[in-house]
Amino acid sequence: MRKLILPVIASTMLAACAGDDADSSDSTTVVAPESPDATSLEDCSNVSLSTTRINAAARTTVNTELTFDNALAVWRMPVSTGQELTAEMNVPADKDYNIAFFDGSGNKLACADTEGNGVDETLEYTVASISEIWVKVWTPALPSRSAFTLTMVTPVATEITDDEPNDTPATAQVVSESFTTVDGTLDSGNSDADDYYKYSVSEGDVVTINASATDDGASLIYVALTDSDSTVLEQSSEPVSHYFGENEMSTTLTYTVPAATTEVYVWMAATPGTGTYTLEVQID
Ligand SMILES: [Ca+2]
Ligand SMILES: [Ca+2]
Ligand SMILES: [Ca+2]
Repeated sequence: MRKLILPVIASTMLAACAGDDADSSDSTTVVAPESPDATSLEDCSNVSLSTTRINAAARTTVNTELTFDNALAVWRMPVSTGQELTAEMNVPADKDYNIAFFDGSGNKLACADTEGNGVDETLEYTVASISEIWVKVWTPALPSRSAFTLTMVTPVATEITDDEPNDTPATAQVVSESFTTVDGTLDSGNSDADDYYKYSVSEGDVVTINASATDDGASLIYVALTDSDSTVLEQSSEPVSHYFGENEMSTTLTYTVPAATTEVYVWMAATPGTGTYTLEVQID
């Protein structure tokens, strides 16, 4: 009986191999490398990131200098909505490296593939609704030992403090930096029901507010962008504000500054009770 079975298995395997060969030669002439020493002919029009590489990517953080000398590298790093990223890559003289950003599903977010050995690449991207980003760097050149250097640059917020009294627009804390973070407290029983932070702006600026309640949210903190009369500003007829609650402990608000507006106020409120918050404000 064995003599009869074996030829059946062999012919089945042969058919499977022939099918694979036909698929790979028919689909595309560009073959993505599966080993770090392989080369890639991808460019921005067809670069991809496989699930295998998404899972295998090395973890790092923004503002860290990365150095690598192989033909392919993939990193993943935490990011936040609204964050501005700029990849700054120094390319060695004998290679042509390219760079692309992906989300965790393998969707391409941004890409740069300027041609030429030794030509540096930069790539800018503003993070939209993801908490982690994948960065792929590759070269079509033959591998050598020359390394690229890459830093994912992002602006760093200046830490400010919650300086009382700052309880009205008239006594608002004047903030001169355009990107700040503050860990603040509110206590309506102790003459600190409100904190106002005043920022200078000009037409066309985009104000991005990331605010989080850092306690249990029981005292209901409110965040809003207002004018000097505490009137909440509107974006597309919607108020630029957020009420924190049990399931809405953080928010991102954006506002594009119209003509004739030179200052805005970020208003944090507790009603009533005590609360703690983290507030990040960026003006571009
Ligand atoms: Ca390039
Ligand atoms: Ca306060
Ligand atoms: Ca206050």
